[in-house]
Amino acid sequence: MHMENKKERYTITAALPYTNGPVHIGHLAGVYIPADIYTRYQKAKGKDAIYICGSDEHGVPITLRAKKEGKSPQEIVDKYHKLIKESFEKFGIAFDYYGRTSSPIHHKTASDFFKKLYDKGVFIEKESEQLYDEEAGQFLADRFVKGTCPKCGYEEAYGDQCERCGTSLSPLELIDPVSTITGSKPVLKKTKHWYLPLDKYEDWLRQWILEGHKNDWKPNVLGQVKSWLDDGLRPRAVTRDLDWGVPVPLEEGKGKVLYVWFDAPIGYISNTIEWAEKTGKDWKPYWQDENTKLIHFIGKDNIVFHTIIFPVMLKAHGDFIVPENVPANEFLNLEGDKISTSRNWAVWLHEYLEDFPGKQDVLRYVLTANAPETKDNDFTWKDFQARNNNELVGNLGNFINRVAVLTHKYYDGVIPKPGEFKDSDKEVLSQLKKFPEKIGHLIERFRFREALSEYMNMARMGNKYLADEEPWKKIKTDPESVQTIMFITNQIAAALGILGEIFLPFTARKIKKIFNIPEKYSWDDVSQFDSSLLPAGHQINKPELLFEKIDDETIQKQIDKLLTTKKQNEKTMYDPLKETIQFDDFTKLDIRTATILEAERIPKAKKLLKLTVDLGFEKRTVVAGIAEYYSPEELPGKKILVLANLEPRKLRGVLSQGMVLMANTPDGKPVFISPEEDVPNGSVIS
Ligand code: B3M
Ligand code: ZN
Repeated sequence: MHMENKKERYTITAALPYTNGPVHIGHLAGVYIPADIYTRYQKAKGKDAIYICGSDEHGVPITLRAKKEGKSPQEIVDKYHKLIKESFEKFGIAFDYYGRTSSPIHHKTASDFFKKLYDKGVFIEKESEQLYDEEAGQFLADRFVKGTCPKCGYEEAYGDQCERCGTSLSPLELIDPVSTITGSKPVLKKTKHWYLPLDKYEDWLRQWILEGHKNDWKPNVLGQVKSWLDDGLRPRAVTRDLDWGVPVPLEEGKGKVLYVWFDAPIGYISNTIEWAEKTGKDWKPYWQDENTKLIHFIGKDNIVFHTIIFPVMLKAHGDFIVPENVPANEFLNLEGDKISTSRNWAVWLHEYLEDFPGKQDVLRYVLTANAPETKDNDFTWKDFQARNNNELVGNLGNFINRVAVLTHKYYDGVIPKPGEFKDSDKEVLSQLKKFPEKIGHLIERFRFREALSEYMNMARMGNKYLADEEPWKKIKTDPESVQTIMFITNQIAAALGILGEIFLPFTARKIKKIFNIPEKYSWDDVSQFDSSLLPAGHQINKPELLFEKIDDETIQKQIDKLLTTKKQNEKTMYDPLKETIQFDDFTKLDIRTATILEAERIPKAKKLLKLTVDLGFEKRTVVAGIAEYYSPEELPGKKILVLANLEPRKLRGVLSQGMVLMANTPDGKPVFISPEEDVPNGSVIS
């Protein structure tokens, strides 16, 4: 009896990119390529898998970008949504649906979600003091405020998260907060918000993640989750005093919107609903059937939102499944430096497409081979060139080309009938059949680099077989064995075409065309075929080059482009020159050499040190803002320069009689200036 096999179901999501700028190689390598490979693989295995993504069009980054470009937020999201969507399409990122969070269905879904939690009494309502920018007339949520991270000391942490240590923050936790709108110091002002009581779910999270998934989630993800849970979770506000976003669906919530990290992950659901409407499917099983596997692909800065906040939302709501896995990648750097949109330090996808037309698979290949799976990794143009020339041209392209050319040369493109298989022939065929499982096993564990490297091993095996068998010699001495060799190499080529679809879709399509591979073939056929994938007598098409060498000049152009960016960035790093002064102005400054005798902290002033300095003719007290960089013990004996005729000033109750001259290192550490040779204290600088 024929049994209907119920297909395993996968809902696969990739982080919704903010539409505040174009997408770059870091996005592709970290999230969209791995998720694409994973989905293509599950589909090739016959699973019912969907790949869902879309633009994240709310949140402060959009508003900030709009301010910067002098446009409305709507204009910004329209512009970048289009650009991002096109870039993904051109790179063969095969989303089943790519939506946007400004869509009416999303607004309704997010709104209903909030309402349901509200009606269930999940939220805590709280009126509290929040940071407020008086100049801008606005509350400072999320990225509208910057300051020092209380956890790691990073000075550029945002009001919702520190991008260095990944900790999720609230604006009030920042040390020395500043408004990113006006640069002014915020004041406190009362406002009411709704909070998700994350703390109530700690036990459940521990059980579900740290127990239930201790063996299948990536160590970087488990590590972050454990550290947050060990720190203890706090209720987190899910509404904001902003005007761009999904309005809070409550009478008392007028003028407020949902926090972007509340609405954005719901975007996965609303985009699935939109997909279902367009394709005539039912969306519910993809989000509500316990047997569905929900997989979120993200970057490491999004871990807290996908392992703690969104799962708590789903759990509190009650109708939804929680993720089966959250494979997060680390970051990709570019030529040794952190990729940065504001510093234009990136390889933008839309620019790559212009500079390297038709070479999408080369970038897909390099980014997968070098993916930041377990640690941050570096993209360099030299490595890009080497991998293209040695691996794609030298290995994969070379094998495919040789098989197609020789099949045409010897047999007019018709696959010959093999003779008796030798042991070595049998061995190659049996190895070939093992690849689908080997590769699949790695993909199921999110090890895409190794999976790709196994795929390339298949081509390597083919090249080695050709080199060992030397059909070009045997064609004269032993033509019958050449029939076997070419029969076997055609099977390897077919396998490369079929399995290659998940990694290098454009190349696989070409291989399929060259070898005239029937569409019906899928993943498991490569391990299960009886005598052949392509039978004797099968006609193949004309060879076509898969890859071409990339020369030094082309690569140098890209490197030069980055060097130009670097120079521009350095220029903006220097302070502009002050206005010209007369010699007399200079002679007014009385700068003297001195030695630090003593140093001590000033109570309640964490930045200041009180120094006693010897000016030769007298001893003085000078206050310096260096306590964060120097401990009092290391200073006595240091030779320094002091501006000695500066009017004395009281700092935190201490009278400072002069100023120590210092320069700053690039990361802001003040360093002393001292005479190169020993000169007596009190010598005049002129
Ligand atoms: N837009 C953050 C980011 O682009 C955010 C992801 C949302 S996933 C629901 O890094
Ligand atoms: Zn931090």
